[in-house]
Amino acid sequence: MRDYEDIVQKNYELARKIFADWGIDTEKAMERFSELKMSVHCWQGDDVKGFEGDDAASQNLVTGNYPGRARCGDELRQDLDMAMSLSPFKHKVNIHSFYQEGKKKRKEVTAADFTKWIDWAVGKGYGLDFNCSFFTHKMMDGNLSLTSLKKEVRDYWIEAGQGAREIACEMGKATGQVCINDIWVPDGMKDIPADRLHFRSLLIDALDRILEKKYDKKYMVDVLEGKLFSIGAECYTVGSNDFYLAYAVKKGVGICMDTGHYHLTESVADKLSAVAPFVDDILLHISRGVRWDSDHVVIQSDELLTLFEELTRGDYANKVHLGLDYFDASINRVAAWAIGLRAAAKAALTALLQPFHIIKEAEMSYDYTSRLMLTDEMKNLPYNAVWEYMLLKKNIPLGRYALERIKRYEKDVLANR
Ligand code: RNT
Ligand code: ZN
Repeated sequence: MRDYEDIVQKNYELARKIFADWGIDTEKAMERFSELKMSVHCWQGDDVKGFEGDDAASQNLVTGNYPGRARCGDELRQDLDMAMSLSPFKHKVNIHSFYQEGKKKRKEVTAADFTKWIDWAVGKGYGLDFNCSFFTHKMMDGNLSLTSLKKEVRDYWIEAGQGAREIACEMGKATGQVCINDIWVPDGMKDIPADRLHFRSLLIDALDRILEKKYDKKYMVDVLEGKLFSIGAECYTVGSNDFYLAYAVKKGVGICMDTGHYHLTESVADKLSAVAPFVDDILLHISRGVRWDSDHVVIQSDELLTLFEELTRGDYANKVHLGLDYFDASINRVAAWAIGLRAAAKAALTALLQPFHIIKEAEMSYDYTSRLMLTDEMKNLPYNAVWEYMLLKKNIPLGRYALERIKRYEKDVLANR
């Protein structure tokens, strides 16, 4: 390992000079990286089950039965700590209302039912993000919640949605970091609806009521997450992307873009500059769709890099909040988090190291030849040398040493569950 550290040091010294030749200051890029905060989705650790023991309405979208699933808050937090120790980001943790530890009815939960989460986050310096869980519950009307035809079902979920904002606000105050409250509902139809507008009218009414109370955006920010389709909602999703975008712009609410929630050829990187001028907040749910919204573990890919390129090149810093969203129960769950975190971090650092100014200059002088050639050439710069050096400096295991740590954790902790 010592030898390896020397190699990393030497590689970095060479890389630093190569980047300097392209007009890039690697130290500055690492400084900018250190400002980035990534929200880690807690639900990867327990297969989106929650702690209420009510599997009744579970959609069971998570496949696999790898041993070691976290069964309670303490286990989930322990696993999250482990995963985040392998990531160079600053972190937030994203939780759902059904991760309450107060044994309350879902619509009655308050911040007091998240005391352990909040104390843990405050102690470790993590921020928190929040979601009302509009699923896995006996008050679901099939997969309808806010748009059920039954008034008592709608009212139940409206109350739950209102309560979630209160909790999110408390989390923001306690952590001293803004808490993003995301609203996603699974409501939709397997087959062709007769009256599409009717359900959307119900959703408008429900959102109006949930979002009625004004909160200080210093503590809590609302975002709405649309979707293309789900299993059992192939023909119609009430909260489609168009619906939420139009609603958000009209009502001054934020938007959540999940990279798995569009047609596979659509690019969230392209959507950012189209949407950002018209909304104050965008939460990203970074996911990897394989053929469909499959929520595969995020890995290094062109799509991921393109997303971070856009985030780095545009002025989105005060607007865009980063988060992960995927789940895989067929591999070690801590590794699943770590793989996604490290892939996103590496994409972020790579984007910060790119000599964007050179291709921008070419573009401004209509020199599309240079733009294309340099765009392709800059793919070969020694990004990995800077990445390894940054990990070393932050005392985070490199490459396969991270896996060794996960394997040890699996043997010492996960295998005993
Ligand atoms: C579902 C949405 C949503 C969920 C979480 C559990 O398609 O992506 O973000 O993944 O709320
Ligand atoms: Zn999502």
